Amino acid sequence: MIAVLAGGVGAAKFLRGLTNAGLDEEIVAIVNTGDDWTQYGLKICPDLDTITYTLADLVNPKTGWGVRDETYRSRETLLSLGDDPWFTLGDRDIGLHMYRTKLLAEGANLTQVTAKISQKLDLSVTLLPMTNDEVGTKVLVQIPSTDNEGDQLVELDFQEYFVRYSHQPRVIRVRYQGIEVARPTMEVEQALLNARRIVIAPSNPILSIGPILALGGVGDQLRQRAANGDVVAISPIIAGEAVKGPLAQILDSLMTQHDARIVAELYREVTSQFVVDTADVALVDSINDMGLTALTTQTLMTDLDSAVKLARFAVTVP
Ligand code: FO1
Ligand code: CA
Repeated sequence: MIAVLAGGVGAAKFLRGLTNAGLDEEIVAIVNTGDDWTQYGLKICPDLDTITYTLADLVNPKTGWGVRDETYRSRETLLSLGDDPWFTLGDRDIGLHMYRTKLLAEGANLTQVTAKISQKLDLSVTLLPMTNDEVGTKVLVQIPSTDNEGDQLVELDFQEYFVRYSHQPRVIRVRYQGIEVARPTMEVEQALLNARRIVIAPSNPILSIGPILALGGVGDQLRQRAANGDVVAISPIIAGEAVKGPLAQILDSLMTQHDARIVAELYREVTSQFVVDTADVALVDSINDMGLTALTTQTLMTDLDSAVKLARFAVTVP
């Protein structure tokens, strides 16, 4: 069995590659739920959704999230009522959130609901939310004032920061609300124990992988597996640029540099190998000096073929 620590779009592409790599092994994805939130009373799980739609071949190829051939009639209603629907939910997408919200209200936990959806959509990956408890990623940002009263510090829900403010404000701090009391599920602990190999997908280390690693016990489990050489992480940064999303900006705000080395530094204890793009071959020595084994290959997943190649590379390195 292969276990993959996963965030959104980058992880979804990687998992699609892994399921098409011709391996005769179970694939389990441990998925971030820190981005989850409730909108219009509906429980939305963006990372689980993105992976689900990608693996079910339903994803909107233009955005990398949401459903393709989508309609937005319910959004038109909201607009006509004078609402400000800055978080775009398409009609087909809403159906999934309604179903999830209903089952949760009936008493199922998120792991059970996710299993049910995965089964109906015939996914070939076992999707495990990292926890059944509530964890909310909160982003403290600096909003420049229009007058001369000084900048304002505001703490936003992740989706407000990411979507409503288009990840433009300067990030001062990220915290995972509820992480101290949240527990990884039994299924997650078992997967981390039994996996032949654990892959940290090319996702945002602070926003997507950070919450998973911060869950009680998960970091320790990974440190043990990494000490045995069983963990490989893939850099989400190529030549100093984030492949997608606000990672480079965030690392710029929170740290002094934003090339792949800073991600290697963050994962120093929880991985044994660290894969960088061939464009970053110059970083190999300094990553090896951190006590990691640096590996290079093409990491940009532009199509299924490149995703399959990256996935094969990640699970077959010695
Ligand atoms: N991302 C956006 O940039 N704008 C949206 O309006 C938006 C809506 C949305 C609805 C459901 C869903 O599952 C995901 C959605 N996303 C949207 C994507 C998502 O919020 C982000 O890409 C991730 O959270 C960042 O990894
Ligand atoms: Ca995400």
